[in-house]
Amino acid sequence: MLPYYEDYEPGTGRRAPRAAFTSDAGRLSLNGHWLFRLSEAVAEAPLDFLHDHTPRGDGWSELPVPSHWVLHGHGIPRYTNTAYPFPVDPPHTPTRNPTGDHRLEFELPGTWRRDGSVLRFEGVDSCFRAWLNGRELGTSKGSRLPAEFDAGPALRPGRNVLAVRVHRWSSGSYLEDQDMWWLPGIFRDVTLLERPAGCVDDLFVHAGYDHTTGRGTLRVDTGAPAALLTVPELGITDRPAGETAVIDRVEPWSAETPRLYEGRLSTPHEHIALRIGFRTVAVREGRLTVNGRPLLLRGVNRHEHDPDHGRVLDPETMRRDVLLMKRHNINAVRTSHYPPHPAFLDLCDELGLWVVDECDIETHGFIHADWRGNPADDPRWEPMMLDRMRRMVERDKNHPSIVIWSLGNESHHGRNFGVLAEWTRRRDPSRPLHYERDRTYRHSDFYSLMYAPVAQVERIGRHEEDAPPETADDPALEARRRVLPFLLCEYAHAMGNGPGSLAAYQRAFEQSPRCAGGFVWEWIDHGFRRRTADGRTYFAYGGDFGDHPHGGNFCIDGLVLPDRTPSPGLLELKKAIEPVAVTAALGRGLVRVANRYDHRDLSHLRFTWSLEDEGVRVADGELKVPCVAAGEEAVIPAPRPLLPEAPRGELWLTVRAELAADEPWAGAGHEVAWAQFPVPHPHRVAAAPAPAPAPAPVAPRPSDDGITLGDGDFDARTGLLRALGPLRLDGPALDVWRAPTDNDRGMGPDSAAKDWRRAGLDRMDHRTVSVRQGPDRLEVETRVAPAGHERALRTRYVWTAAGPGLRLVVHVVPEGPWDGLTLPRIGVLLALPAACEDVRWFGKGPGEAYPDSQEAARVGLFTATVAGLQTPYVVPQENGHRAAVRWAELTDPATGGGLRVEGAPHFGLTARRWTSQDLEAARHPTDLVPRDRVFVHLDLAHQGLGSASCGPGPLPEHRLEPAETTFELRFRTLAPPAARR
Ligand code: IPT
Repeated sequence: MLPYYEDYEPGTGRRAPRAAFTSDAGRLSLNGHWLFRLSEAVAEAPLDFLHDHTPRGDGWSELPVPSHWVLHGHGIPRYTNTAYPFPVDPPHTPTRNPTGDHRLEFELPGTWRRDGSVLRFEGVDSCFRAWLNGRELGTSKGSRLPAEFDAGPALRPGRNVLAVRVHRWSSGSYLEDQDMWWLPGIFRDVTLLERPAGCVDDLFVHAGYDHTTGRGTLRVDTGAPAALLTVPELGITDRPAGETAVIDRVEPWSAETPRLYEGRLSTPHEHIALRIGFRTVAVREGRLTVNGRPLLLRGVNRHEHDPDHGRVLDPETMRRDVLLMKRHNINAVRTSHYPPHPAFLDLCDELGLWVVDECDIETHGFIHADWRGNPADDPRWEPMMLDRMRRMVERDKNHPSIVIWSLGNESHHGRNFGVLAEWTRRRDPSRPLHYERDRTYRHSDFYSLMYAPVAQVERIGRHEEDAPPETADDPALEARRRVLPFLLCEYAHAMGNGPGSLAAYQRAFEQSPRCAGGFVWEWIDHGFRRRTADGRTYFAYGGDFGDHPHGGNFCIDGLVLPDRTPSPGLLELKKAIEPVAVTAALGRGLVRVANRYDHRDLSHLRFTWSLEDEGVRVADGELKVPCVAAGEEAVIPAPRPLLPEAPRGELWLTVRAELAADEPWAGAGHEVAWAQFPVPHPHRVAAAPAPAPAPAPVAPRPSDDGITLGDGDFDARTGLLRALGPLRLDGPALDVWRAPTDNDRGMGPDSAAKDWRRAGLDRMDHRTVSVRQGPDRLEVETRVAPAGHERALRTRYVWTAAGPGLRLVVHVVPEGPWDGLTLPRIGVLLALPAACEDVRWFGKGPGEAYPDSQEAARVGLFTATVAGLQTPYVVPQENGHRAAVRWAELTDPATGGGLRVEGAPHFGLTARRWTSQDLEAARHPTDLVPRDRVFVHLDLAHQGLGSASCGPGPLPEHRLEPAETTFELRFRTLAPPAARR
């Protein structure tokens, strides 16, 4: 006989799963300080803590509940992606199976009705056994799901002793191989519930909406006990549960308008609070619809993570997640890959998010055994898998936000999914099902994929995809699959700097009615906050705890950093999925406003415009936009600001859509969408002063140990600029390297960084071929080439001086075999004194931007410090690039002295106190030590970011292939005149 933590039983002694709800019946939270003792193995854990005497010493200490003991100094957290951290030997666990004994003494309130009392655990990882006053209640597996026990017979008046033994590993762990930290413990709430006489045990709210009539139907099923339903706003008073109420006009629930009706279900001694949202989900004509309208899911995959507490999330953190999502135009969440804390779903109902609720099943590690023994296809695992599905559906069935049930993740395929699907369809025919990994999609109402490239999504959108091999021989199944709506349940792997191509994906989704949208992988970096010896914080990832084997930083792939700071990727997503698209034909004086909401008109938005001249606001106003219905658009007259007579520079019109009034998720004025348009300025030609006569070019002349050209002082042998006026500098010289991003490093064969290194791009040598002084120029000819290879970039720098400062034209010609290779970047690198720490630029900003992730950056005038330009990705890598910079100034705040660079027309700007090599070598941001220089990259181009850490690399148009190129920069010092030599 296998012990309970190794057998195929989902649990023993538990009550039937049922809906989560709140009522006015007694509830006693048992969260708080418990006693805890960790044993290295089950055999070493004595069962000596079940009874009255309080254990002392012998390894007992205090532990908060909920918690993961490994985050409180008992053992270590372990991170693996797909590999099980124990042998694939199902259903067995290693003999050394850490076992955490938990013990709580609590006082029962004097008035408590013990009869029928229920003890509820919201989540215990991974398997536990519980005793109340020495009497065994039962056992349970299924970490992210509730387990309830009848506590009545064991409860005593006054003092009670609750003992819980938790095993880190169990047979259940084989179903819990999600890509995340293994974190044992009682990590969600523990509650004792009073169940009054004649109370309702379970309830199922059916609230449908008929979009053709505006009618709502409402029925609350409770099983046998008689209960009365009251919904004051709908005029429903004490209506017997089980009856269907038809309400002639209701306001439907949607994620955009999350209208909830407060209700009450009453039995003689209890009132249960209901929050009812009327909506009808249907898959119609190959589209996912709610209330008759197709949905486009702009989603994210969300794991539960807190940098200090793991999967123990407090209500504020859950709210923060939902608010951050809403404020970044996200409208959907897939609860990858397990049901979340129930309070999160309440927030989704209340604030409005479409939810794909996913079951706590993933057997990914069997991939390393070629899927032999995969539980999904083994009948012995059926009860445990079905138990999980039932517990999820029963717990969560009353949430209007949940529109799709997902059977699990990455568990290959097998008969048991058929059992889950069949049971779910019977129990809740009102929601479609999702399962991605069975390529026949026989158990799914969606054709679903992960990480498909944009071109494939477009092909699918046109119904042109090939049949998957799994259905190729089954015409009926293939015919069924062909008409399913398409979901990209994971895409755009947000690991480190990236993802790229978000806007391209969005365009592909919007182009085809077949596409129901997608879910970015993933919401948050799973990093743990730690401190260096000198007290600086950083975020730990796999391996940092001595955990082995480990998945390294593959868990650092979120749109927010571990402390929930939005990353540039989240800002890019916000822009790519914005629900209002503004385009303009200023020449014809027209602006088009397209409403991309699925359900909501635009009356909640206020449109404003502003005109900037070289980044300085010169006019602004409001734009009257009529009330545009969901999916519709309007063409309106463009704002016609009075243009400045003599513009300082570029004129840009920005149109913004902001909340007209406070919403529960953001305040009035919150920007939802924006667009920018260059404004032609007809007056300029006429009004501009006659151009000043070009100053005569000057000739280079030899100096003591170099060459002088205008303000510039050059090294005569290398041809490198050493000083510009009073400003000492190194360079500029050609640079093609960047500290590889996680997406550059890629996964598997698709690794740009590997190719780059093989090609020697990380070790380019510079050889000065010649330094020639012409009558009006200094010409430096170089060959920039990798050690060990014949390929090179012939680089000619042509310097001229006319008026103040210098003009540089860089001419690059690739030589030798470069076939198929890309470059990380192409530009010049120079170094300035560390004091030049203030940065001002006119170009795209305020945040970083790369070729395939620059929708969120707008043209403007921005300031920052060099430190402030850095994005502190958890793993240091290329970051901080500002795109399309017209000019930039780097100055010493103490003196105002510094350097001004102008592009002809643009350049990319990166400035940091460390080199690309420093960045590449660092494992955590705290490894980066500022040098006494500011390293300034002025780039002509960068390779795009792509998503190759798990998925496709940059799109062809964002690959940077070496080609003959010329680019131009102008340099001028900003030193106060008195300081000039
Ligand atoms: C996919 C997993 O579903 C997800 O949990 C995560 O691991 C992601 O990869 C990568 O971060 S599965 C992969 C084989 C595409």
